[in-house]
Formats: sequence, structure tokens, C-alpha cells
Amino acid sequence: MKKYLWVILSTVIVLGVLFSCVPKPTGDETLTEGYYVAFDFQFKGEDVESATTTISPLLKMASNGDNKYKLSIRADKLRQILEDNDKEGVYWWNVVRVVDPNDRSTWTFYGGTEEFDPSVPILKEDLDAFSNTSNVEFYADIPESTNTIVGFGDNTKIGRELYFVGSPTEWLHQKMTNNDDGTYELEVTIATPTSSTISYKIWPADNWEIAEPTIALAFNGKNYYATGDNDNGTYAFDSVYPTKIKVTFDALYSTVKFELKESVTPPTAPVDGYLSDWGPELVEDAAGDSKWGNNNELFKAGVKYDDEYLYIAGVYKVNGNNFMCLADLSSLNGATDTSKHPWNNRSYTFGTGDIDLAFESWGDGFNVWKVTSTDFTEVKDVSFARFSTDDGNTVVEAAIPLSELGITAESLTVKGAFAITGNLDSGTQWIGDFCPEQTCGTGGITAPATIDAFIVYPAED
Ligand SMILES: [Ca+2]
Ligand SMILES: [Ca+2]
Ligand SMILES: [Ca+2]
Repeated sequence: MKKYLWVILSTVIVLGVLFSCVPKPTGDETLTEGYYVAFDFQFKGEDVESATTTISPLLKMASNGDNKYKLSIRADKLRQILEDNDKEGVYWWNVVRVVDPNDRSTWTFYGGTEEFDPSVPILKEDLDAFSNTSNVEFYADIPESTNTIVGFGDNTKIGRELYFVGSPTEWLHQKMTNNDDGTYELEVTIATPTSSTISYKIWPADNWEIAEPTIALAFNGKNYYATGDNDNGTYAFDSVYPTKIKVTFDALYSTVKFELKESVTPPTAPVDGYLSDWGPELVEDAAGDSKWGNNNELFKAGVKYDDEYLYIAGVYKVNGNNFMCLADLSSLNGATDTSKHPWNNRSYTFGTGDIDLAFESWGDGFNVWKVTSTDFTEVKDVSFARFSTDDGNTVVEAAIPLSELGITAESLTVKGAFAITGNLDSGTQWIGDFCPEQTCGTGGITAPATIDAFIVYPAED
């Protein structure tokens, strides 16, 4: 009896030893329907029709709850798959949804299949830091769009130091707190908020001077390797200026989230293009007095000021011509004519006084110049609003900072003349309509065209 027992026992041991040496049929060596982690060398840049099927069954993700998937794989196994396939020390990966394992045209390649389409980086040095038996974890929260990698990430970045840099920090690198669970966060106070939109990057160093391969981790909320001046991430807070925000980067899913902690209401713009607040300062011009007909007509014009701004407004219609205001400001000594105009195609002079300011608007553009006897200088920081009315007229409103003109409102008198102007051509200044009204000749006046009628502000008694 004991003898038989010994034979049975030894048979079991021999079989056991044999079995452990023979490859086990595991059943996971063929592709089945599902989500896979796929590295760029497995499919990027390949033509779908002729590509070889290289998605690895070993990299299949398992369901991890609502629309989420996860793959946990031993570091030594992953290193075997990835061996010699890094690009400058980086492995790039995406998620691929396999539908029919035998028909690659049914698969969905998140992030795209071109060589430089977005992917998630794993630094070789980060993977090499994993012990053989510890697990690398891949996460996916399947995005609605297929041309993004936002929603995909892994746990290889957990030991990294990451920095937030952007307009809220005046582009200084601020270290984020590593929560050791894949998330990094930082609270930023914005001392002088000037916008409801912020620009930023998540940066893997405390300065801009980083090299390959670390630079692959630079992230802009959409893409990694976001290193250029023009590929900052942006985030818009709804109609408020943030003064304190919390930013959270989740490396497990490659997401950046902003939380508004404190904010202020943005200051109202000095002009909005709605002229109902102008009252009698908006002067009406006859609707049918243009020398050039209905399509080059001046309807309303006005000039006024408050403690901060000189305002100009107009309602007009032009076809290839410009709406123009020339003004004499009592506290400035300007030019006798427009001969220094940078376009060299305006020839106006004032019968009395001098020209200190020129404003023109056209099509999509406008410009304001401070005029002196020697120069037309562009005025900065002008607030400008323009819109078209249903009947095809253009409404413009501009606020010109008095400080930019080098004057204050004290004892200021403004005399403004408005016109629908064309060019100076062979000694004729072409002009369709004036406000206040004065003669336009036959639509052209021998240059220089003299202006004698002005809207005066404050109005003379
Ligand atoms: Ca008119
Ligand atoms: Ca003047
Ligand atoms: Ca007129």
C-alpha cells in the first residue's frame, strides 16, 4: 500500500515539474474584443489596410467601472515588450479599441495613427526605476472624441516633481504638491487679474531649460511634449476674473482641472457700441445728403469726454471709403493740415484752429493718431466697439485715454469734424459727406479741403 502511494506521489511531483516547464495555454494570446494599450511602434504611421496586427494581447485593459479601463502589468513583462523601442528615452502609447480582432478597419485608434499624433509618454528612466515584480498601471477613461489622449495616463510619473507655469504665476514655475496618488495640485493667487482666460503649461522642471527625454512630459491640457510658445493650454472662467484658483493635474488620466476659489467682476469696458447714452451729444446728419449716394452716407456723429477718455461715435454706411474724425483739442497745439498722414493720401486743413487728433474706421479696421506739426503718432490703448445694424449701417464707438494724448479733462474744449472720406488724387480730396454739414463740392474738393464746421464739446451756450 505504501509502495503505491509512493508511486502516485512521485508521479504527481514529476508531472508537476514537467508542467511548470511547458508553456501554459493561457487563452490570452489571441486578440479579443476590447480596449488595449498600444505603443507607437505597434501601429503609428502604418497604413490600416496593409498593417500587420501587432497589438499585444498582453496589454488588454480590464473594465474599471463606468467607461473606465485599467491594465496592471509586471514591470519586467512590460520591459520585455518595450525593449529597444524607446524614442530618445521615451515610450509613447495610446489606447486602441479592438472590435473585430480579424478586421483592423473596425478598430478605433484614440489619439490618431499618424506618427506625430498625440500619445502619452513613459520615460524609460521612470520605467527602469520599477522593480521587476512591481506593477505598471495604465488607466483609461474613454473620451468621447477619438482624436485625443485626454483620459489616458499611467503610474510611471508618480515620483516626478511637476510645476505649474502660466499667466496666473506671471510665467514663473511654481511647484505643485504631489499627492502620491497620481494627482498634483497647486493654489495660485492672482494679484492683478486682467482676464477671465488663463494660459498655462504643466512643466517637469523649475525652469524652461529642460532636454530630452524629460521634455516629453510637458503638458498643456491636451498634448504632451507641449514645448512651444504657441501651444500653451488655455482655460476660460465664465465672465469673471479669477483672483485665486486651484489647479489639479491627474497623471493617471492626463487631465488638468481648474477650480475657481475667488474672483472679481471684470471692469466694464469704456465703450460698447450702444449709443443710447449719448443723448444730444450725438449729432444727426441728413440721411440723403451724400454726394456719393446711399452707400456712402453719414447719419450720426459725436465727440465728448469725461475725466479719463475722449469719446468718438459714428453711425454711417461706406463702400470702399472711410469714416473720419479730425479734432482740435484746446490744450494741444497740432498741425495746420494732414500732410504728415502716414498713408500720404489725405489733404484736409482747418479754417480756424489746428488738427490734434485723427480717427478713421473702415471695413474691419480703425486707427487713431495724435497729430503734431511733424508727426502722426498712433495712439495706444484705445477701446473700440463696432457692429452692423440690420439695415446695413455701421455703428462705431471709441474711447481714447486722455493720458495717452498727454492731456487732462480740465478746461478742455474739443472741436470735431466728421466726414466720409476717399483719397487724395491728383490734387483733389474726395469727400462724400460732412457732419456738421458743409460743402463737399461735387464729391471732390481741390486740395487741401478746408473744414469750417465743427461739433463743439462742451456745447457753446
Ligand atoms: Ca449725411
Ligand atoms: Ca488744438
Ligand atoms: Ca452731411
